[in-house]
Amino acid sequence: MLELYLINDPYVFLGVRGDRGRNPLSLVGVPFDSTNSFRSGSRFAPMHIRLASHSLETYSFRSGLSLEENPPVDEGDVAVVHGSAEATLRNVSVVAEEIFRGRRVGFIGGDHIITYGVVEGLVKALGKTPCVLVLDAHLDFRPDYLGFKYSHACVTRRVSELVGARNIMVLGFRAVDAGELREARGAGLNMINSYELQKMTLRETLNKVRDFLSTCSHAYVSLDADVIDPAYAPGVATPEPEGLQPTVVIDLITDVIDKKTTGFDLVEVNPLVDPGNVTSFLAAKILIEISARFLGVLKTQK
Ligand SMILES: [Mn+2]
Repeated sequence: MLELYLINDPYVFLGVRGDRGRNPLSLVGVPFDSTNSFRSGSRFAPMHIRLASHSLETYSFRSGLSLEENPPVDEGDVAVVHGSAEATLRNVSVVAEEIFRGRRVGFIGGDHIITYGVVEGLVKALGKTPCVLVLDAHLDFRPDYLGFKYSHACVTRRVSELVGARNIMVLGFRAVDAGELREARGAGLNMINSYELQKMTLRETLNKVRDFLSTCSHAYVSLDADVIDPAYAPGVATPEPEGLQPTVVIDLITDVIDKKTTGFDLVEVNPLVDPGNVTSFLAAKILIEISARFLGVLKTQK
């Protein structure tokens, strides 16, 4: 079944395919960007991020671990159907459900709507609903965008229909419509916006996030690269000023990951508008730090 929906990319993350017996984390690309409302091109992100990873070192100071001997397993890309979010999300969901049975998984987008397919597959694999932590410049809580339900601009709303708004926390957002903010509050979505977050210490933020995650048996993290300030991550589909610093975002995510974290995604990087490929390099670095953290957490679990 899986072979039907996964295809090889010309590049492999860190240049080595990885061994399932040596690293609990798999990476899967989802080169789909048909729902982008502003500037398309994130379909090229899985390839560019893999290529950027080839020039980065694999030692993580945060984890005190190197991925050189134990790289994550790059499973290739989901076969996407350009122009059809519904057909693509079906494939993403099938792949996610199968790989989540026994593996931790990181998905490389693609536009943000892919998260819906991933979480749908995760819920099926778990048989229960996880908590979802979202880092995003946008709230993405509109019921639809110009009449289209499966837009990247509605992904958090769609995911809330799978897991419940109270099981989602959105961090770092600063781009909302007044109506969607009202609906999000009414639905009980947990929120810390970019302005609040930048006045808090990392420890204060972590305490709030951990309180939230303590209510669930499983967790999933969705990282939209546009939560990071465009000064550091200009190569995104819909940049939004006044974002977070990369180190804060990586510290936050790696500190949150523990043995109940099932996986994550990194979406919305757009190599076609990325001067000097800086955003792809940053994305590759984020993947290295997250991968090392997963390796450390699951090693010490045994
Ligand atoms: Mn966004």
